Amino acid sequence: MFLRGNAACPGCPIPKELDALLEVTGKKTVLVVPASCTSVILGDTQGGQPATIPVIHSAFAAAPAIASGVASSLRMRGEEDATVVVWAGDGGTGDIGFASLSGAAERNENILYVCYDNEAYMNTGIQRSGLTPYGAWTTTTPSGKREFKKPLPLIIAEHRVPYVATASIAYLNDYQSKVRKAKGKKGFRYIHLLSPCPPGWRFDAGLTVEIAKLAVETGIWPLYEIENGEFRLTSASKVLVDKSKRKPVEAYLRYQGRFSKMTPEEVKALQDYVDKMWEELREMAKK
Ligand SMILES: Cc1ncc(C[n+]2csc(CCOP(=O)(O)OP(=O)(O)O)c2C)c(N)n1
Ligand code: SF4
Repeated sequence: MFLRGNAACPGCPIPKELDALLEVTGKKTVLVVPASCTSVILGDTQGGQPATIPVIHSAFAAAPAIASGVASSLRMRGEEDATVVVWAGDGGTGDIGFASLSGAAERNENILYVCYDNEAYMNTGIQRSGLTPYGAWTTTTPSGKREFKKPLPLIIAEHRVPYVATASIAYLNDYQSKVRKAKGKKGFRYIHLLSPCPPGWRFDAGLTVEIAKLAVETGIWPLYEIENGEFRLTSASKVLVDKSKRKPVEAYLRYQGRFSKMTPEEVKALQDYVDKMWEELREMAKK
């Protein structure tokens, strides 16, 4: 469904992430992709189209609305077994496409929305997004971002949709089982996938999976799912409510040039933020 030979950078996780998704959703998948690195990866490169399933390239802000229309027309044709997937970056999801995303969630449209979060507008040259983390260098935050990351999966969960999950390329089974669960449900489903980007995060292209793993092990990227309102930590994150089991965030920051200018005080501020987030996750897990 997703052929070899595409325009992704070396070490880019997107081709593997898409492959893993399509392995689960199967041939009857329609992808809606707003302007992003994926538009280039799934574009007509080297004289070929790297996907063998229908792909709709959409305007930046419109993907959830287009997917809603596709889902409605498939329902009218009686093709309810197809999976309509929006595959969008963090800029398209959390900033520019947020209004139509929130609208589709509120209407409980029958679509699976996947945000692959490389934490900046990568396709246009590494500009800051609402999901860029605190302290990170981007071309528009040359001395490090001052605001913290927008908690998007939790914001979507507040729309009371049937399924919300976070995932990581380093935990492929966990990711694919969440896609499987989402595929088996009707209504609005949302998966948020942390996607390390070697040129944008300034790390060696061979370290993508290692960085994705460290994000989970340090607790900066918790793996969880919220199914019909019920919160559950999953996979390697299950034990991390115990702070002593979490590696210090510094272990995650040190391999990435985008954090190299952070002062010790800023590293501590980020560590405090992660610790506080885990206090909140602990409370959610208790309910
Ligand atoms: C309305 C609008 N504004 C800006 C652009 C230019 N643009 C194309 S891709 C892109 C960056 C997309 O960032 P993100 O959604 O995070 O995906 P990534 O490139 O990181 O994969 C931008 C700003 C556009 N196509 N349309
Ligand atoms: S810039 Fe980053 S996300 Fe975009 S194709 Fe390259 S590695 Fe992938």
